[in-house]
Amino acid sequence: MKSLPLVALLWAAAAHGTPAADYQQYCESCHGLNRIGATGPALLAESLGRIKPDEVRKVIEQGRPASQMAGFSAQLSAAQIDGLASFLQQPPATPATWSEQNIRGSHRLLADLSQLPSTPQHHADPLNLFVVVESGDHHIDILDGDHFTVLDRFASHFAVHGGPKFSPDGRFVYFASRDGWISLYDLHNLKLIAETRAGLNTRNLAVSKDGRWVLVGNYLPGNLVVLDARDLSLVKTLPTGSRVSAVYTAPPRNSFVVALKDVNEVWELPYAAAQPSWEPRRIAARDVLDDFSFSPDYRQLLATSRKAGGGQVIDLDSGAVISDIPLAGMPHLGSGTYWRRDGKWVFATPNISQGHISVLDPVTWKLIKQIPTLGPGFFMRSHINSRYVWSDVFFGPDNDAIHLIDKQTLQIAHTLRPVPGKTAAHVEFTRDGRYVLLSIWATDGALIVYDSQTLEEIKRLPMNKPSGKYNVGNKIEFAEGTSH
Ligand code: DHE
Repeated sequence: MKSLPLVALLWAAAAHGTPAADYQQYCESCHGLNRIGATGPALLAESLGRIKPDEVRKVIEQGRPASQMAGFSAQLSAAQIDGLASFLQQPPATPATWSEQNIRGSHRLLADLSQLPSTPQHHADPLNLFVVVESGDHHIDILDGDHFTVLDRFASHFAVHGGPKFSPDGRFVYFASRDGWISLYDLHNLKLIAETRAGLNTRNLAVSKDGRWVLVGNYLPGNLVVLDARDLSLVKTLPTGSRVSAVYTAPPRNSFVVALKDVNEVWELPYAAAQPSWEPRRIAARDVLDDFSFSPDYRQLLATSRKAGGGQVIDLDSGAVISDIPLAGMPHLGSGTYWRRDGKWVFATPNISQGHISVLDPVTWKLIKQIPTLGPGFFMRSHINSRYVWSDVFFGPDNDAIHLIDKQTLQIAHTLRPVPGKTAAHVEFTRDGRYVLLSIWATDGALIVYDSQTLEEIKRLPMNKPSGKYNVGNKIEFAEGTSH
């Protein structure tokens, strides 16, 4: 028998009976050495930050229904479970790292693209497909947007977050999971093509306008990762010296724009060259940026910092901060939306800490109207052919309500309560704007399809906590009213 090195024996002796030893004995086989995840999700403090400590304890004790996570109340005492729950909130003894070598080692090709037909192998309109994230059991549905039938359903990595992003022709879709896994799926052949783990804790991804590059923004390690969009192979990592709040593509600028969470800078990475240098243009901001959106021409960036409150407008050409935005609470600019009112653009944003929608003039950045709602909201959506902007009430006792705001009068025209007592959130329109799809955000939830004019319910598909849904045509055209 091979003997263990002395240091390992000493560690094992010291760790015996400790939460670290319990982790090794009961958790490591699924959640990985150093808690970075394996078949189960990563259990780093960054990964668990969104889960309340009591919930962590409950999951260890009782497991998670309909998942591989079993309950450990029979094997572990209450004190051991408490110890494990607090151990998981601490950073690991050896800081978790994810190098270029790790990224390369994680890369998997799941299908040979050169052997697959390059035309749709289904009968649905490829530009009216929907990609739906079922966050309850970590699955993705591909939906025919004319008949609202499911063409494919497959398991995603743990906790896909942020909007999946599309290749410019709409054939490929890219997903980012909070655990850092990036997946590439072919909507013509309904097949997963490749996956790579780009980090240990990821914010989101962006795809370049020309479809050649995928940029991933990470919290852990604090960096940017450039992948080849054809197969997700690693091109380059760029350390940022900061966690990355979010990355976006700015199509008219031929660049990626990056918000940083720990330093007062915005980065712009031009990608028009045949071989981009990936040298960032660093733009000074007045504060760290948590959340941002662009003006319709992508010349200006409006951004908020959750620490400071309010926001700032940065001119991306000159790099100057040109205005403050008069917004209280926590506006969720990333979910804000534009439309035309009396021939002029307006911008509206929900607020995740206060019950109102703020409507701004995107030329003067003055507040046009604050629309009181039944509670703080998360997502807003509209369509050029819709009279209304749909805005959810995500938080509080009225989270089952959804407001339809008249785009011209700026009044709430209707408040729907699709399933009383269950959160109604996040909508997306069909490509022509005729129908709108809404999530009932519950494990026994549903996707409800409404006629966007008559507001009549057309169809209801049972789903497990459906979160975001994304229409291929609206997304690749960067259509008015949808997220980018
Ligand atoms: Fe999100 C998009 C940040 C919590 C569901 N969320 C985004 C984006 C950012 C962001 C920067 C835009 C990325 C993109 O689309 O490429 N989200 C944050 C946060 O900072 C916050 C508040 C805390 C966090 O821990 O990250 C947060 N988000 C949540 C949730 O709790 C939600 C409701 C459930 C979940 O899945 O985690 C959630 N976020 C979403 C969804 C989108 C999103 C569904 C895509 C919106 C779209 O329509 O494009």
